[in-house]
Amino acid sequence: MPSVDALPHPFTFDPAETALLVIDMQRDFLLPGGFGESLGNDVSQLSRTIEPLSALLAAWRSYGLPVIHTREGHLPDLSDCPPAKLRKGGIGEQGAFGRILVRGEYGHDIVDELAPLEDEVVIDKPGKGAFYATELSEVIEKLGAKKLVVTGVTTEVCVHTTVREANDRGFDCLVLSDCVGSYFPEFQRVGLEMIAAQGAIFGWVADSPTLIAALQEQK
Ligand code: TIU
Repeated sequence: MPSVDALPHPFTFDPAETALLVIDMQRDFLLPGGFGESLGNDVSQLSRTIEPLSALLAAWRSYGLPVIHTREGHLPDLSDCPPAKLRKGGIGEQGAFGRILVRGEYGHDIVDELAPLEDEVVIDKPGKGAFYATELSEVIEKLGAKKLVVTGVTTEVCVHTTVREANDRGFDCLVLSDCVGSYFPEFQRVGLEMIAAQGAIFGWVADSPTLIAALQEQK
């Protein structure tokens, strides 16, 4: 069984029972001119994840292993957007890439480099966590996955919320440091530390080349 050199200790996994989760790699969060940048954020902190994630996807897919993508967003009538989230502004307003975080809009979709394949699941989620108000639990059960490799943006928001939700549901999560990004370098560092602290309180942390090497070794 592959073992990845990770923090706080090696992460062992059966590839046949592990799914790769790619969280919210959407144009509105990642591209210059998008929603994220319009809030004053440095999107380069996020876009640096695209290249390693693209390489990981190629490797993961070459073994025929399952990939699950998520997108944060809402129905065009915003009926699934909690009032508190709506009151903060932005959601549903016209942005550079269409209505912000509204399903079907250009900015809501995943960046070209990481486009899902036909047979890969895409989960549309209204919240930060990928389990809340989605079919993710059923999808994971159907795949027979027991562990998750977690990537995407942002580290301390949707990645953290999802890893915490997954941990409470009994899934061990390996978070890949070079494939998750925060607009804030400090949150990136502390966010990763929080996951692996206290003997993997929420999960494990490694980088993608280490995971890819572990996959290659087990061949
Ligand atoms: N996907 C995700 O993390 N949604 C956010 O709103 N993140 C922020 O950091 N704002």
